[in-house]
Amino acid sequence: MLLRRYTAPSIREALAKVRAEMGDGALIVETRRVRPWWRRWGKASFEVIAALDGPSPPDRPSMVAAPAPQRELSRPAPAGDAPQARLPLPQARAGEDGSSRAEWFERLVQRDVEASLAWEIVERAERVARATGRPMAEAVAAQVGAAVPTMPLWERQARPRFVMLVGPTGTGKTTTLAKLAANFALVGGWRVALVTTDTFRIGAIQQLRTYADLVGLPLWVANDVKELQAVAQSATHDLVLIDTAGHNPGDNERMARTEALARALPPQAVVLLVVPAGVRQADLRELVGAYRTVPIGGVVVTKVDETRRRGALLNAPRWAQAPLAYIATGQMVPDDVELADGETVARWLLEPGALPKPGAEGGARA
Ligand SMILES: Nc1nc2c(ncn2[C@@H]2O[C@H](COP(=O)(O)OP(=O)(O)O)[C@@H](O)[C@H]2O)c(=O)[nH]1
Ligand SMILES: [Mg+2]
Repeated sequence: MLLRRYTAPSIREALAKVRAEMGDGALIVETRRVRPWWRRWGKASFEVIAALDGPSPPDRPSMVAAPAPQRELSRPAPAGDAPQARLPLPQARAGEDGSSRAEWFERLVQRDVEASLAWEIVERAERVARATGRPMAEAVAAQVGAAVPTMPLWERQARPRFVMLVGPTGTGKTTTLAKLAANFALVGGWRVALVTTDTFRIGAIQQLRTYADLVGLPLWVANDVKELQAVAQSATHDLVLIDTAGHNPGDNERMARTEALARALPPQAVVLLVVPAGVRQADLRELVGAYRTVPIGGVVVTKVDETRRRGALLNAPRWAQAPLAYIATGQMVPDDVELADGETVARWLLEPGALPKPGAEGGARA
């Protein structure tokens, strides 16, 4: 067993390094942000630890790293705690901490992770745990983190960047938009503008105007595709956040409008699909499927604070075939939003503690 550590400005680049040096057979043991920033700006670097079965390639010295110190899943890793020592690992069996593959599979499925994905995760985790002697809990957390594709950081110089939020009614689009606006503007120092295309509901514009006024940001209203294009052409801001009206995913007319608005944006725009964590797996699959005509570039999972079954964190990006961008964790603007990275997803998904027995909650989930 050979373990190697790769650092790069993005997970994607780190994984490319892994593939280039270790080939497709490499197992991802752990991925994490070296600087635990949760905001989508500034330079952060990512670390991937990869393992390969068998002896090391002859052209390189063996670099067997010590297992990372065990961390509590509920707390972000302190910056720069990467273990530097390299030493041979004891050969330990998976399940020594009393958790078998079947048990972990059941736990993930209970947390609403799609069964086939849950199986892939525990299988890979077990191989890593066996090979490295790491506890299964740690190996599962790492594989959960590796199972969710995340987005590259938004660079400020690629301006203006347009980000549009779409999704069903009440999923938290406007609230998430306000959180992002406040963080980028007040903490990041970006020049942010808001646009709303939600001219359907009485009070929708006022809701966003309240946030815009609080943070001191311009708010434009675009009634249709033409007006949105005009706004996009004249905007010189670092970030233009565009809100849309939620609608029933089965409403074809409204979906066509959402699609037209999304396609009216310049090529560098990102459309984020906003879905709540508490929705049933079958409903989520249907919902994500309903947006297949909209060019979804990323997913935001909201209301993870309202459920313990947070499989949507993995399922939604998988079904939307788009990376996870943000996780919304409560109603508070601007605090309750976290940048989605593998470690954060694993922390929310695997939050310790037993879940209520299936059925005990009745039909409480929306
Ligand atoms: N618990 C919880 N509530 C949220 C979250 N995000 C939004 N909400 C609430 O969900 C409701 C609908 O939010 P809103 O942003 O208006 O949804 P929209 O219709 O998609 O724009 C509001 O009461 C929000 O405070 C979240 O992450 N957690
Ligand atoms: Mg709204």
